[in-house]
Amino acid sequence: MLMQQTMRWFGPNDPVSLSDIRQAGCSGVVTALHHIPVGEIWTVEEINKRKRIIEESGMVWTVIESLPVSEDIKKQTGNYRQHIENYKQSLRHIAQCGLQVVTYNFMPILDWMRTDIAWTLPNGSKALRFERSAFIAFDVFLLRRPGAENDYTTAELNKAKLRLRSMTDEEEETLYRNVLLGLPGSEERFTPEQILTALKEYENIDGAELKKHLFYFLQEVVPVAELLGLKLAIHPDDPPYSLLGLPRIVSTEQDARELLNAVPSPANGLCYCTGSFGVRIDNDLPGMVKRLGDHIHFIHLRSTRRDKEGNFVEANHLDGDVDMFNIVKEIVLLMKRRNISIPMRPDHGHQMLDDLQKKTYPGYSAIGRLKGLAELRGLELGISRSLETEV
Ligand code: DNO
Repeated sequence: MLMQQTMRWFGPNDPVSLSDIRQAGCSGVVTALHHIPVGEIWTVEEINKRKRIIEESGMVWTVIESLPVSEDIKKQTGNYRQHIENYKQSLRHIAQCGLQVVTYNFMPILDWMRTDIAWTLPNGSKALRFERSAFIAFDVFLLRRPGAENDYTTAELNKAKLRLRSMTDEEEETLYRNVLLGLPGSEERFTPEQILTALKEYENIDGAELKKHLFYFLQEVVPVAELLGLKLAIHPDDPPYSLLGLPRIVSTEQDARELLNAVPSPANGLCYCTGSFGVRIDNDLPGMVKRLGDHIHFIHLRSTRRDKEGNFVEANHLDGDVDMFNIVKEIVLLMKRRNISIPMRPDHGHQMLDDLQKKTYPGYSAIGRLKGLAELRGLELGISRSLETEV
């Protein structure tokens, strides 16, 4: 039994078509109703409309990524109770339409974050990258977040100052855009003033408090999801540490364990994203599959390469610091033990070949993901067959 192969599709405006995704070898897609404002109810009609479009292409809607959690819910302010009720109602509608897996995240304000979305690799293709000095330069000198300098060492601040000096106006502009306008799938976009206001609202919310808010949310929605036969899959923080002074609470195995233990249920699960967890050297990725595997409802496979400066670049799916061989081996064993096929997607890919000439969503161009998927599929088949012959 192999993983269910899918790709993310951003809906009818995505330059990568459903037909492209099908030709890449996918049986399903992962998508969301990005046009519905965060906090509002997904109606049966809207869900079914999207579902029909996907099914007409010969595939299925395998996973919802994401049903976003509003900032009010994360902060427990304003309309959060209503938003939680709306979330439950969306879950009911999702179940009514026959969908089963729902991904979400609990990252305050910002979703995933990179400083560079077109880092040229030695072979000419382009990758996403997080450069620590550029990020610090943004935080301290461009955004001028109050108190930001206290989060970094003097050496880091000096380096960031030099980095800023080396930037052209255009590079500064690009950095702003990358950080504040959000990468594909992020539902929020900010001006510098707006982000400073949004950050201020988290002043009194530290990691412990944010965890309380997450657990409260889970206590409310998990029983509903369980009753409906749905699986919730929380996506880890990307990158898996605090940014702009904000708490991040789904970065380690311990974090995952705590949120699972807070509301034990088959509906309370994880989106196991190797590209996110893998940025931390202290996360044992194959071990996490072994130990948390019963709670994994969705898998993102991707690799990164760290350096000692705290930067990381998105690597080829089978290279980098992520031990993809042992991870996939653990997944194969896990699926055998649970007797299920878990949905996965190759998470991101390099911009390469014809895609270099096209306007693509950063990380979500067709050819790089197709390459990643092809490699992962081969790896999985090889492992799976060799395990069969061993027994
Ligand atoms: C980035 C994605 C994330 C993810 C959300 C899930 O490429 O993995 O945007 O979809 O965090 O809610």
